[in-house]
Amino acid sequence: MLQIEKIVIRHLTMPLVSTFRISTGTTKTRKIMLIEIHSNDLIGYGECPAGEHPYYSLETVQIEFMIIRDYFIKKILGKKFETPHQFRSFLEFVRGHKTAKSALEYAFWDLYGKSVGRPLFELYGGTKKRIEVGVSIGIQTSTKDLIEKIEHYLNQGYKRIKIKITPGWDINILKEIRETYPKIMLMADSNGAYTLNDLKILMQLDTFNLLMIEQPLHYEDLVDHAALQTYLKTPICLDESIKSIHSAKIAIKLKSCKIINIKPPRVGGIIESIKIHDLSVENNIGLWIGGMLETGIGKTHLLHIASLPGINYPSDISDYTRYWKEDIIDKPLKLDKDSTIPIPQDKGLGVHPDPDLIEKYQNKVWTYKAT
Ligand code: OSB
Ligand code: MG
Repeated sequence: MLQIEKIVIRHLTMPLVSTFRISTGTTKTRKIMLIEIHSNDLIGYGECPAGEHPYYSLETVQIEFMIIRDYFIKKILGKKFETPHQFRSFLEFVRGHKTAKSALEYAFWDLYGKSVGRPLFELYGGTKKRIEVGVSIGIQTSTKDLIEKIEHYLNQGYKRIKIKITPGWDINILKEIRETYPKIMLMADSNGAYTLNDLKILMQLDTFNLLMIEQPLHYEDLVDHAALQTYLKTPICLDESIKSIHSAKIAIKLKSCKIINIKPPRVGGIIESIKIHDLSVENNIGLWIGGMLETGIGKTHLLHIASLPGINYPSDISDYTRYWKEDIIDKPLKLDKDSTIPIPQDKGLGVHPDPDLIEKYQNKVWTYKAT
């Protein structure tokens, strides 16, 4: 039984090594919220990677902080939970706010894993010890810059390159990339920048031998994606449109996609991710784990869930140097030459925040204790 004795919330400000631009907005500096749950002299660590602005998702880091502070903390403190499932069900009195719930669930899983002495991927039913990964490259100021970045990441060992596209930064650059690299594993993510009126462009995207096209249409749409898929041989992958097991069911029924990008913070945590995974496997839907520019805490949580057997495409979990000059954990993620990253084998999450670096990047900390 784990009784929640203390919760610590930390706000960090961390500059990215390079500006990340996607069709919906630009990020230079991340505001990260870390969560600690304390029980029986153990600490579980979670991360809320919600954005600084409501551009990719309506759940911003500030909003998720308010939800945790004003609704979850009071209810959780002092309570006893036997399992992560019991803990997670308890959070369902709040609707939405998946990123907040996911951050708390992450921390509880780490705590639970430590208490039973097992690594998280084992508890999730994971079957892999190393995760195949790729890199996501934002919209650049010139084609030359983009090609240089691709070259740089290929040299580091990434075998799958994802580029961000938007009207005006799509066909031309893909042409150029394919002329330079005819064979690389390449995919494009528009973050919902097109509509069916752009069918001409979307059908041209189909000529570049892309691994998949991620979220070509509106972030809430499932019907138009199904129509679009009938015109394309390239698989459509949904990101934003899959918000939970419920939208996954609809997407599969409507044939809106052939691949799903599962982001635990977008769907409400690990347990919801496993449900989507299981349903997708049953229905022959391809799977991978997406990222949201997390620190090592959030990224390592992603590594564990990426171990599930149905994850059959490279995930957006990159070497820490893709995001940060220095990461805030004791064992920053390192890419191996075969485009994989090993999962830590220690109990729980298997990595720990570095107290000096937390101190360095932290703006504010809140401590809540059970009375
Ligand atoms: O659409 O997958 C996306 C980052 C922030 C918000 C949305 C997305 C992304 C990425 C980066 O593509 C993936 C990563 O963390 O490496
Ligand atoms: Mg995406």
